[in-house]
Amino acid sequence: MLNIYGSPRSSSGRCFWCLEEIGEKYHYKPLNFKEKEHKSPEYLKINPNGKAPTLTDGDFVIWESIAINFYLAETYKPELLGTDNKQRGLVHQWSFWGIAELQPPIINSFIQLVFVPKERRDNQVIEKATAKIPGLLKVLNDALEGKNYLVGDNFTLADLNVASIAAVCSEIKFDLTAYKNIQTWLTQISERSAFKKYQKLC
Ligand SMILES: N[C@@H](CCC(=O)N[C@@H](CS)C(=O)NCC(=O)O)C(=O)O
Repeated sequence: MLNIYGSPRSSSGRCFWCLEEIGEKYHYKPLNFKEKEHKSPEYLKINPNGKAPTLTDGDFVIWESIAINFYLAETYKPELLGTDNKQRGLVHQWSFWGIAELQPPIINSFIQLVFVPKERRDNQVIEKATAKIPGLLKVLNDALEGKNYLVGDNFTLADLNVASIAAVCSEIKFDLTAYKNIQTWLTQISERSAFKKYQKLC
């Protein structure tokens, strides 16, 4: 049985979405952050970082959201990894790009704008992060020119992992009007039944 620890409304969200895409039954194990359940001795045994998400599959334990999604796809729905090694390489490329390049500025802005009270916000952090976002979105927008999906002709884990980050632009009120391909891609992906099921959990 699959167990997922974390909250759909956090970076664990992409794992809930992936679980819905693979269509396997799973148990949702919420962690109460206010009660520091993520730092409890029991939880630290399965994730010594004291962070969410963590997935267990029987005796097997894995953490780091992108690694969890690759494990789920490889084990339960390999077509999410593309049709050959080249596509698989590109699915990795976009997933690493998402987590290493696109996520830091978007999440840094998100933390300041959503979690830090206005009077304590660090505007330099927001300005520095916001300045990096357009160049990154241009890379993504250009890659989507004339295409429905990032890799090949079908939805893959590349779309899921990158869209889970790009979608945060609306929460930080970053205007995507200049990035038509990204807008179309996000709208189309949000019509997926697995995405809708995941959204209902949020
Ligand atoms: N790189 C990790 C990031 C995990 C992470 O930072 N999770 C946050 C929730 S969004 C967390 O558990 N924070 C608690 C803490 O840092 O104490 C992943 O993608 O899984």
